[in-house]
Amino acid sequence: MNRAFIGLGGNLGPVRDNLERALELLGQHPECRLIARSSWYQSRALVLDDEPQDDYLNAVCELRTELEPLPLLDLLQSIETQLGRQRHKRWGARTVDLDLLLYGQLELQTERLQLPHPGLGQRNFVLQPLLQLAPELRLPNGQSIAQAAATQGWEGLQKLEGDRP
Ligand code: A4P
Ligand code: MG
Repeated sequence: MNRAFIGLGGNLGPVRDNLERALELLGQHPECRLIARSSWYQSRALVLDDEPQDDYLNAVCELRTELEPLPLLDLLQSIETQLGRQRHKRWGARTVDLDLLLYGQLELQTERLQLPHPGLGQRNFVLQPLLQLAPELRLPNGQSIAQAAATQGWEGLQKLEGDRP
């Protein structure tokens, strides 16, 4: 079994319902087992242009899976489509975005799939939930998740209370 971490995010429509449904669909796949999910986090949109966007709801989940990385990406994209995601522009507002953050200690640079996810080291909305789920984790470059998360801090990010400790 391989250990994978998935980043969930969205800022359009009934986001929480959509992300809950995405988790359900992931957990129902015969070759995936949902191990844990982080708290929900509210995070300021990271954007490419000056157009304002609503805040995101973000979380990270841990999977054990028999799927190889590309079939796992296929599954994530089919769940995005099933939940009504339409691709408009890159980094544009979206109903649901499922990113493959880490797949064991695998490093991969192909056109369709990069591992770790290219934004991982710079995004506090991914690093803080990862730290919550797996404080012992090390990135494939040897850096500890605790160190990466500490470097990126909490700017624009808020853990939603009343959810999980
Ligand atoms: N791709 C390559 N590697 C991966 C990977 N590890 N996981 C390719 C998932 N996909 C990967 O993704 C574009 C292509 O990336 C895919 O076809 C896949 O083959 P997409 O989901 O179609 O488009 P996108 O999400 O708009 O682009 P991108 O570059 O993946 O953006 P990100 O990195 O997903 O960022 N602000 C906040 N606060 N919270 C967010 O969650 N998310 C984004 C999107 C922007 N701002 C945000 C957030
Ligand atoms: Mg994406």
